Amino acid sequence: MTARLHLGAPPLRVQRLQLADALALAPGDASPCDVLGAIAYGPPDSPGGLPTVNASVLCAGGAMADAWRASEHVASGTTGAVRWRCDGHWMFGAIDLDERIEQTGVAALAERAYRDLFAALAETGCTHLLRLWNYLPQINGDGGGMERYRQFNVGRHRAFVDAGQAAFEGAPAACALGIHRGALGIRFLAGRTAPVAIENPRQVSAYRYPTDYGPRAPSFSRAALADIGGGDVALFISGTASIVGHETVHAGRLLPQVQETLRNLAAVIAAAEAHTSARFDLAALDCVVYVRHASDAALVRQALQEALGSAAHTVMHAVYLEADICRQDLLVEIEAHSVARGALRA
Ligand code: 3EB
Repeated sequence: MTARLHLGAPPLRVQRLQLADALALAPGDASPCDVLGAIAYGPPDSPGGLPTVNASVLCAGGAMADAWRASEHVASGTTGAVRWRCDGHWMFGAIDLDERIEQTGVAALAERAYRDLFAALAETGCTHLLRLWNYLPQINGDGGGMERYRQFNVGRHRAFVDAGQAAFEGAPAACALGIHRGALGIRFLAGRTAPVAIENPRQVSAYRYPTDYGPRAPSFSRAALADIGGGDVALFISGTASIVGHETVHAGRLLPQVQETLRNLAAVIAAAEAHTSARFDLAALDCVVYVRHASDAALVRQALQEALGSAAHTVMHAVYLEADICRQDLLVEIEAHSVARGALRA
């Protein structure tokens, strides 16, 4: 793809919208459209044909989407299993792979998905991942002697190594959640320059987890910080849960898990702020809250309200989804993004 002449990249923008409004933005066949893609949280058969994250949306608000927008010079294409849109500077891609159709186990499925993903990055020149979202059916299920999440980690790791992508330091920000049914769904955002990878001093880096959690550690950083143009910096916070060191704390106890998760989110924000003049705020995030049990959503919402105030952006704009967390003893996980004025520190 030919790079366009720009003084720097056109700014990347994100908007959290009602799903219906996001569908109205969807690329038409004729008119130019600056939407790179969207992560849609809603029922699987959305009218616009935008594949959704296959998980129930809980609490008020209903179906939502995060739409990623850049310049209007968007090309679209497919590379293997990846459908992507790219304006030469920013790229959004989606993969939906059904293992019942592919007839492979989870490790091979993940390896294939990530092999195609890295091929798509190479094809567009947007070779640096900013953020990944992984949705794996039956994540805690047994995949023939090994948990399916652990198998996923094996295949993902193999693809990272084969593609020469950073599986340890410098790995992209990510989340990995379990959905009840459907295909392996992966969404990703990439750009032309590497983001700053952020770790959480309260936690062992996930890529250094001991083998108690599976033969291959998950390949992700706790957050990524990126200059997105227009004088803004974006903070992408990975799925964050009640883990200290490498161990789950408050196993099976919802509200202490929420408190610990908030401490981890605050620690990630503080670690990120060492690398930028931008200032982020735990109370001003666009977050997605994943709860293992749908009936816990209201309790988590109340806990966030008590911790951050009922008028906080984080509280007002949170999306709640029913999903399995990748460790059986975790009941809740929170991921987030936020954009603030500022620059990266050299
Ligand atoms: C954790 O801290 C919780 O496998 O890509 C969070 C974010 C988690 C990303 C992944 C897993 C992943 O280990 C789980």
